[in-house]
Amino acid sequence: MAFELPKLGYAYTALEPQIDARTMEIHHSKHHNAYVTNLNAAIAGTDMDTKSIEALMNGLDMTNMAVRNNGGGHYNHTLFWEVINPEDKGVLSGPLAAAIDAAFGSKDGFQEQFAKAGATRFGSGWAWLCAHKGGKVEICSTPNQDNPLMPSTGCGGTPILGLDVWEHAYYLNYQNRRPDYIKAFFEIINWNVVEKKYAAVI
Ligand code: MN3
Repeated sequence: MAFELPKLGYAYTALEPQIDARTMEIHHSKHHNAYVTNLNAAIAGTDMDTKSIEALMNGLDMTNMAVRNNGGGHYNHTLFWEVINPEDKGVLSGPLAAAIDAAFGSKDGFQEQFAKAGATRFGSGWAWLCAHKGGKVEICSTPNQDNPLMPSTGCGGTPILGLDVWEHAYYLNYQNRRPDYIKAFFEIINWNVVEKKYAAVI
């Protein structure tokens, strides 16, 4: 079964001014679309083509660079579009807020550590907030299109929030100012979506 580029469910303009429409359009319709196309080509005719994207990531042979890069690209971007959905964003509250306070002291403490994970990722990659069964949360970062579901990334748990820090995610609007893009990201997180993901893991 071939993977498909997911529909955003909102307009490319919907995240302005934090993320400009042109960046959203290129990022979704070109970059993400290419990961889907290349992933489908890489798994066609193999025993991988019946698996869910999560199962593909969990059981990944990390030497299979086509599936690692493009499967990761598909999984990561799908999560990213969901956690910045501008509809019904909510606020950080409930059990997730308590877990974030327990791990990082406060929402500000979380933002500080998450921003650091994104800002210090050399080159291209992602910053993650992951949840563990039992409720603990942790922050980590991965290079390129790797993600915490893959084996041996040094990141544990299930991603409930992800931030793309590849230059293609911000360069048109922010140029080299990655920290400003990360700051803007905190204004557009859909906490309702992240809380639902958290509840599904713990
Ligand atoms: Mn990207």
